[in-house]
Amino acid sequence: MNLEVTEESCEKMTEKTLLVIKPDAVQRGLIGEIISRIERKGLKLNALKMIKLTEDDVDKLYDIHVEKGFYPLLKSFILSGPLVAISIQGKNCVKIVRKLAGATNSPEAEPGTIRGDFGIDLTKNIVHSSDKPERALYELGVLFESEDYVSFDLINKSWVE
Ligand code: FUP
Repeated sequence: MNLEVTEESCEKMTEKTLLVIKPDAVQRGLIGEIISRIERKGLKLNALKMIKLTEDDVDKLYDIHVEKGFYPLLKSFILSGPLVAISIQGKNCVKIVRKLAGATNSPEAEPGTIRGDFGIDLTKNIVHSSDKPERALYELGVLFESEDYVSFDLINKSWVE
């Protein structure tokens, strides 16, 4: 067994999460504001793209909700315009990005969070972020190919970890 810790193996071990800037936030001009919050927190973006999802993509991304009563509304909202998908990498990034996003139901989200500052609705709730590291890997796999990722070090790395 090779136990050597290389730069490449560290990269693979570092936690990743998916952040989706949903169609409402794209249309409202909030892309920069949301990305800025992630960057200012000290997290690293390692893949980013604007896309219009297919029906199949949405069913895969929300596979755990497809049977639920609210799913048709959620699906038509996600299909209503382009969204921005971002892969974020860094220690504890799943938990941190969930905290930055705030409660799922925007009216319950605390001021200072993304949904608390910009959202008033449950379905049109500005962003999606993965809720567990293993779920993040699944969701990232739905939206990104391996060649979409960029491997690099942020020069501020030693100041934020
Ligand atoms: P989250 O983990 O924050 O993505 O929230 P959930 O998995 O509970 O819900 C997924 C998405 O479904 C949320 F973005 C909001 C939406 N939703 C509705 O539109 N109606 C509902 O009744 C519940 C959730």
